[in-house]
Amino acid sequence: MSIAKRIKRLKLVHWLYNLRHFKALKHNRKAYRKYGIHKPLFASISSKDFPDKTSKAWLDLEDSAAAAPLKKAFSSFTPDIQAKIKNWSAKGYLIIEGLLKDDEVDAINAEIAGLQQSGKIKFTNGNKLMFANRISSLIQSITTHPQIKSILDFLLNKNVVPFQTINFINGSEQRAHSDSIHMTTYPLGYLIAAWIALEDITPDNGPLFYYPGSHKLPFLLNSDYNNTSSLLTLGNKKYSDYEDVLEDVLNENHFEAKTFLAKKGDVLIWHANLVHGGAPILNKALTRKSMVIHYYADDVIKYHEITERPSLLKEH
Ligand SMILES: O=C(O)CCC(=O)C(=O)O
Repeated sequence: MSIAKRIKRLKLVHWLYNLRHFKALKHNRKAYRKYGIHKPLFASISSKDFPDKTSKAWLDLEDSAAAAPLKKAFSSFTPDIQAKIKNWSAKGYLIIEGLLKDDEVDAINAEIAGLQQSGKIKFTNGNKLMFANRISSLIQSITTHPQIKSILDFLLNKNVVPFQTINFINGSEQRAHSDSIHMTTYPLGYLIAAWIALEDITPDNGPLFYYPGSHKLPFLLNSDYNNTSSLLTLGNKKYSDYEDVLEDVLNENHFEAKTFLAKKGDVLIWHANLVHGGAPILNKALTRKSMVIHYYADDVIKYHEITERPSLLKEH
């Protein structure tokens, strides 16, 4: 293991980083109190600190087909959206065609191109343009798009807050994963994402893929791939170890992937535990412009299971 990797395994390094960003950890304070977590906000936190590993989101405890229409806010949605919400518990995702208009999408693409040209945003973690919402009021305004937000708030029955945006120019080719290992909540089930096609997506440009119904699988967390931490060090498993275990689970359960062959402006909303990724790019000359927004419910504990780091979230 390289020296850099060894250093990253030391929890002390993370605690110091967290202390430097203490203000952005305050969002967890109320929830720590509520769920009886007696740790400083800058300390490491993981599923080891919590008593249970199942979702507590209302549409995981109840079936949206029966429960959703009983809520007053349900009547504010169109019949088309109502039907999609009713399928949420069974499928773990929903698709809204043409949610963003062409000119809105064109404005996003122009904004991202401008941010890239001016050097304000650069690729990190492979080919990701992260957190454009922090530097662009236009991208920030998309994260609070009233139609998207009203659906997400309804699905979680809580106020959701955007945690991050990721823009892609090309497909991610990311292996299958669940966001709950990256953006974990306690109680579980309180992360939700909206993926927006910023151009037409074809089988050739590396579409998003997802496994309908996979959100009902047990949440796969550190202990499920032996990524065991100690008081002072993080677990020593590689991320690919997590991906391998998840792939085995999908195969054992005979899940079948679907690809999202979206039209520009279509939006796919997925559940915290829906397994998804980026399909291979068959034609490397093609772009696959898209933007994903990950949201947390605002009153839960929010953290990164693998590195046991509490999420950094600006005051809202
Ligand atoms: O857009 C993709 O190809 C994958 C995105 C993804 O996995 C995510 O945002 O969690």
